[in-house]
Amino acid sequence: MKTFCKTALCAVGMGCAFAALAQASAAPAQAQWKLATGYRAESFHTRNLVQFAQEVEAASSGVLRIEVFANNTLAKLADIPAAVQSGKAQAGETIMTSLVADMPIAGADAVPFVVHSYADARRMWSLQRPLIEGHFARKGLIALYAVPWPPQGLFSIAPVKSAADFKGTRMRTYNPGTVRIAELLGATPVDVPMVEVNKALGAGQLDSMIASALTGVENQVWGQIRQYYGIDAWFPKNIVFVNQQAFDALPTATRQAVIKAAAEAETRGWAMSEAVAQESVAELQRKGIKVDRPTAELNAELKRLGERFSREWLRSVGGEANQLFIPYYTQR
Ligand code: PCA
Repeated sequence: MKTFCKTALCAVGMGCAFAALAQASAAPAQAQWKLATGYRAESFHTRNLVQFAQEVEAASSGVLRIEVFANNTLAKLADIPAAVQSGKAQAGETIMTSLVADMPIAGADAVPFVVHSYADARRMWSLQRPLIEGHFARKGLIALYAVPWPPQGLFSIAPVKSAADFKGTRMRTYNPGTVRIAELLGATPVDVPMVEVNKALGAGQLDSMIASALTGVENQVWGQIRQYYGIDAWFPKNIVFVNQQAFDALPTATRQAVIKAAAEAETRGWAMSEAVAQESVAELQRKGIKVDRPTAELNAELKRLGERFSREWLRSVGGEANQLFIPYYTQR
């Protein structure tokens, strides 16, 4: 009580207990958020999330504590948006392409051969962001930041020379876009969550997949996979978002701290992604996987497939797709 007895209230003769009460009610209430992600604790996206949580806690002087639940432990990847909407979690991270059923424009990330570099991916995000924010707002969610996976390459248990080599094989998929690509190649799509790729390969369930080199490293795919082709097909992004009500319940300064830490997490995450992109390809090579370019024939076939995919996508998404792609292709 000693410290409180130095207050003005004590000086005018009021009791220390009363002074303490007055001070306590002025202190902002503490909030505790649960943040769900479907990826492993050691993956760079999750490490970035944990740092974001630590920075928010420090900047808000402990007013907001965010606990990160990795590896689908609070909700499965596909269920995370619903969990955040319902308040089971206050915040979450998912891969944007898993949102396409509700917001088709989120699939722009996985249209093959549109984004060729991190610089392109940045430009795509700056155009996509306002559209995504609008959809999130209509669901009572706020988009905080997005970070891309490294470019998507082609893994295969055997060398592939042309699209015909995929006929009748099993291709791992992780979103509606990869399912369509498998179909266009005449392969059977096999849906396997990122954290179970190693198990599925070990069980002999897969012949190929399109994913980042990092995903190959995290899943130690070198037991079965012999080939990696750096086709840089697309740069899918993870998005971190929060329940609007939970956000609005925070004091203004804490809300500002969240927005600032989110902007920093976005910048940091993009740099991490770019760094792990290069490291992972080198690691695949060190583990004995043959890192190669696709043959001219396969390359041409994949590009044609990408064009067909784009046409289908533009037709099915309609107006918003044009709102994104027209400036993307014209404002270079
Ligand atoms: N890895 C995630 C999504 C994109 C990627 O590179 C996955 O394989 O599910």
